[in-house]
Amino acid sequence: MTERIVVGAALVDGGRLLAARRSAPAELAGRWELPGGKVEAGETPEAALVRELREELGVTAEPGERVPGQWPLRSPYVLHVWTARLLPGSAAPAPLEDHDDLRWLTPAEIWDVPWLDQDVPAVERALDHL
Ligand code: 9L3
Ligand code: MG
Repeated sequence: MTERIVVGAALVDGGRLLAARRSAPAELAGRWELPGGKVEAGETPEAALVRELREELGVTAEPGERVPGQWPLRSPYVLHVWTARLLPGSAAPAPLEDHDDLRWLTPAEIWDVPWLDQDVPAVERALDHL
């Protein structure tokens, strides 16, 4: 089966990384992730990232660079990560859809939250971009 890309955002502000705690589905609830979601048909990954951040967090963000690597999710999905930053005038992130808590983590705090297993290697790489 063809791989389907899920985009995750390493949203960075002032040297801190945004972590989002999932509220759904039940098997993922309480674990933390890089916010994002599935790339839709006809959509670029960067456009999907901007859309997902608007839908999930209510922010206006712009994608930066791809974080090297790709990480397997439940088949056929695979996680790709881009850095992102808030545009001037963006609202502050709020947990609007699939999350119930958000934290801006400094590098020293990055492992204070229980990340989804699949996100751990992606977060390790994202640290290089803080
Ligand atoms: N997923 C894992 N890590 C992430 C993201 C954004 C997504 N950083 C997994 C959770 C779901 C699937 O990918 O099983 C689709 O994500 P979503 O559309 O439910 O956010
Ligand atoms: Mg999502």
